[in-house]
Amino acid sequence: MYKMDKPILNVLKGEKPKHIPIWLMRQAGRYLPEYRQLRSKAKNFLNMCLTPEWATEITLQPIRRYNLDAAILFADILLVPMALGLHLDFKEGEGPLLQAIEDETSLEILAFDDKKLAPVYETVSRVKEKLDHSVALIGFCGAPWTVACYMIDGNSGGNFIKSKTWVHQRKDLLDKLLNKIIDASEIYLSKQVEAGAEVLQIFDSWAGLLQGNDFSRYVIEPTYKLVSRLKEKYPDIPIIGFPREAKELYEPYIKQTKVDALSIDYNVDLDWALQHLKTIKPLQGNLNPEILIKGGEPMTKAAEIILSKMGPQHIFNLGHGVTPLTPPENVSQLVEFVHNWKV
Ligand code: 1CP
Repeated sequence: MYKMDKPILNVLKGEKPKHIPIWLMRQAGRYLPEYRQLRSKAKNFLNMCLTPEWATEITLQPIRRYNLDAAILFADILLVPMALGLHLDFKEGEGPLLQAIEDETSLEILAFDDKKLAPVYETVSRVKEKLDHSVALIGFCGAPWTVACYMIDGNSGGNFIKSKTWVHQRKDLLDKLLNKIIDASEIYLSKQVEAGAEVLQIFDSWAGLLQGNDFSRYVIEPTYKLVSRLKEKYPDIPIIGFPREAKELYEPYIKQTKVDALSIDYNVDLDWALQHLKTIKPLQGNLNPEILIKGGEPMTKAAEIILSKMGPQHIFNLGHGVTPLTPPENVSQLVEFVHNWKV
């Protein structure tokens, strides 16, 4: 039988890859001139996500330019709240604007309408058809806690004050909301797998807002629920967790959520990670996106530290997304450097 040769899948299965796989969070986006061109034609970001022809093209743009080992579906974590019934708008220059839940009644009436996300699944299958056999396709969603933050506070510029209040004073509402998000995300990710996604990543960008028991209850438990349900249906689909800024709580997260690999942000100390995380599961990350803006020797030196410490069971990536100021040629340099690293 034809054997798939995808280095990222090798790492996730515990096999030795032929080279260290690399992909970058936000590898499609504003730093690419071809993205900006399509973005101005499409006018609206949401339109772009929900028009399979455009979303497919944008997913493939970085794949055409670079020898990346994975494509990540072009979509957004806020599409799930939209399909649950909240109004979502992307205003030019302001980023996303999500309608916030006002009270218990507006929470009760939220109902997941999967049909609204049909164009996303269509994008997944179109991309899958066009990908070379060595490139893996990554599907994704936001983690229940992070999605809840946006649904409770709208887009608050990272403060999420009301969400933190719910953690202490409205546990009843927060539990109801998280359960709705878990149910919706299970369907959303399952449909992505059915359409051809081979790896899933769960983005918990605001995991770092919680500590101690709150972290266990609202980050670990809901993620565990989601991952367990997916594993039951798709035991062979690897899942990468990214609880950004979780600091020392990365350790209980990796032990308790059942994710197959952990994406670490750029503040995680690599020696600590080697001792506490790497012994449990493969890691992904954690180059600082600022160094990708600089490029040249500072970038390759920083990449070398990660590569030499992490060994062959590693997925090279940034500690967060590519920023719009990144010169595209630096990405080529990084990809070549990582691929030339001797495993
Ligand atoms: O052109 C533009 O201005 C749009 C910028 C942009 C892009 C390229 C947004 C708005 N979303 C995306 C795509 C996107 N978002 C992807 C596509 C795949 C890829 O990585 O190339 C992914 C995986 C996401 C995930 C996402 N969206 C996260 C989690 C990761 C992270 O960045 O922490 C979050 C928090 C969002 C919400 C969101 N969407 C866009 C913005 C600017 C934001 C952040 C809003 C905020 O908190 O202020």
